[in-house]
Amino acid sequence: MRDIAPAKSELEPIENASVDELRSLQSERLKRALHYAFENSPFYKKRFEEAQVHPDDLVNLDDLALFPFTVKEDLRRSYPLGMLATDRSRTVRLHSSSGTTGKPTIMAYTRGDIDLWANLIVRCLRAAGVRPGDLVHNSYGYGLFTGGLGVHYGIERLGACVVPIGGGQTAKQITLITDLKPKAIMVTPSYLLNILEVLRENGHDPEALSLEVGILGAEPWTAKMRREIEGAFDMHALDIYGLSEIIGPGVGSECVETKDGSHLWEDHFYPEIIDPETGKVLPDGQEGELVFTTLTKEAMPVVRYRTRDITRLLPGTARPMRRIERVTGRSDDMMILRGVNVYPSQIEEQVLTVEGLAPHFQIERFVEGRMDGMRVCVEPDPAIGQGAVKASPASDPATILKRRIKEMIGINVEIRLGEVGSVPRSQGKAVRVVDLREKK
Ligand code: DLL
Repeated sequence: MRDIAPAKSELEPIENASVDELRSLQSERLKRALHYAFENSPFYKKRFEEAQVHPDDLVNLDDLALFPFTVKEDLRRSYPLGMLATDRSRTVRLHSSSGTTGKPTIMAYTRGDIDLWANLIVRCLRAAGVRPGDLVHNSYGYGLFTGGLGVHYGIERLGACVVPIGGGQTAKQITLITDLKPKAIMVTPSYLLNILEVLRENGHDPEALSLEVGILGAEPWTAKMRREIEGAFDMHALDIYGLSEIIGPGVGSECVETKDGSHLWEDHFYPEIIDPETGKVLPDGQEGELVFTTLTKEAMPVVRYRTRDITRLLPGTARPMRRIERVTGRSDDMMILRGVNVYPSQIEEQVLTVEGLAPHFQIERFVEGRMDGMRVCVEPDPAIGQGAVKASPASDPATILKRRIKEMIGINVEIRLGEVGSVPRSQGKAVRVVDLREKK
């Protein structure tokens, strides 16, 4: 892997600022943002009044804790455009969240919001070592999902060249990657694994491809997965984090020189970590739910939006902005099996430790009698082959996986070792959990 890290001189001034300078900018912007929300969004005017707070109550950044939270349900209830803080005629684009249940939530952007977004994607790309003139293969889905179009405009803004293929059409993705020789790929980690598998099936050597960096996000992935992807493609694999309610991809991203968690672009999105049970703000370093207040958004500002993502805030390294520890899952994805909390990413971590298994997996939840059960569906690594897998019980990957999950996570699960290809392949965000329990 080549060293592609940017020089300090290539960064924006705020990326080279001190933490004090950053805090003072945030403080000024936060005051303005609270006034803006109060004065322009009927939703926030009412919310603040109900909570008996006024934007003037914020003197220090910590005073933000006085203000009420915003939750996904607030956005749902205001469907479609009840959270707007500008006239609809000032918006130039709408997106929708990828939620599968209930009404979608609609996100709106002014020209200024789209500009901000493109500029932040430029920051993410630069942090990943992408430069003007480079070619970027964009496999994030286009359309209502913020992934495709969100990064698209940032790639153009940087002066790089985008291949806007979106998700799916795996054979065509491979043709274009092979022939156009992009330097970077932007894609969900699970879809990249799908592409990797098809590459190998067709006799390509992924290491020999032109790719030098993958900018991967939109779903949880583990450190083990990073090693697997970096090894297979001989490229840097970096995390990019974001969510539609805040702006989309590019709320933060990892720097290629440190690869130690996404730096949050907190000059635009002010982060807090709270105890998800009590709502109390937790000190940096403690694990809890990530909450954001947008500092510069126009069409749809949010104040203390609860992301449901569980992580911790860590001090900045390559940049003055704080980092988040890799998001292991949303509190909504957490499963409880006989009293033990489990995230799909913990299962992924174990699947990747077992030799002879492919990295694809899906979890099925079922009920047997009155007991909740969990089945982890996996398949053999095609390079090793179905036959070799069951040589002896001691080397049987299913037995090993079952034992490791018991030892490391503390739960008893069933393992189904299917045929190669039996686990559904991702085209974008992977569906990790299938609930087969009867809905009451
Ligand atoms: O997934 C935006 C995005 C697109 C981010 C492309 C990165 C790349 P939503 O569909 O609203 O937006 O889903 C947001 O996805 O709250 C997290 O739970 C999860 N997520 C996003 N990025 C990461 C990541 C986009 N890097 C939700 N690691 C978020 C773990 C992630 N989870």
